[in-house]
Amino acid sequence: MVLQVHHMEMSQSERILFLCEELGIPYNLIRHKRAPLLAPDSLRLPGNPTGKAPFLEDPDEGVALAESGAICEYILAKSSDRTLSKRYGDKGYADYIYWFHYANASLLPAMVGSMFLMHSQLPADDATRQWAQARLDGALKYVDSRLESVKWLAGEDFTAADVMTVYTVTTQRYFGPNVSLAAYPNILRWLKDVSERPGYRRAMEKGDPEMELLITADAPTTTLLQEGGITSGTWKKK
Ligand SMILES: N[C@@H](CCC(=O)N[C@@H](CS)C(=O)NCC(=O)O)C(=O)O
Repeated sequence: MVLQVHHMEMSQSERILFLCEELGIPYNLIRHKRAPLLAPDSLRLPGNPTGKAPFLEDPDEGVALAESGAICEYILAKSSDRTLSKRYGDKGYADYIYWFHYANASLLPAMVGSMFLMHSQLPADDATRQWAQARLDGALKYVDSRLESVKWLAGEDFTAADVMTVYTVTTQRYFGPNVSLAAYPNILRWLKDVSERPGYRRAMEKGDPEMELLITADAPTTTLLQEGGITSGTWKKK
């Protein structure tokens, strides 16, 4: 039986679809609707105690797994295709694991911290908000400077490090903070390259067919938290 990929619309689980499409492996996609912002009860499945997305089942192995990074590593380890990952001894291995983990250990937390503070009642000049903003600006500037010198995050090859990172500078922006990418030309160049990949296009079309992809500089004018969730429709293709 093929991998069962649980995807919640407009969420980090787009990474798993993206990886599967890039690898060209068969999988069964199970889509879950936000309710209307948080995860629905349909994601509370055996082996997924937090009820969040992504969630993977590999019935042949009796495996149930959450956490995008762990799921990506599992799929990469299971696949015979080695082109999207690097192993110890490969050129660029350290860069690969560094950027693979930077995605969820540093970049996403910077974005999410700033998102929560933006929706707090704190004034814009509050020291905590400014701290969070500086942390986010620093992280984005760092990714941008990396992409000035290399085509893909791990170097010259597109890898799972790119797969892990795209969500934070695209779909996550619908949730806030209202970040423009205008100051980050290299991230924009990289996003254009990502968006031209058939694997990315297919993944987004299967997972979130109604969503306008946030691959340009423009910051969303509102957030899904302010609009009360996905029922608002502000995120839909025009
Ligand atoms: N670190 C986890 C985060 C999982 C996570 O928080 N997923 C979000 C989607 S972006 C979720 O399920 N949110 C719904 C909720 O918290 O109820 C991962 O990378 O998989």
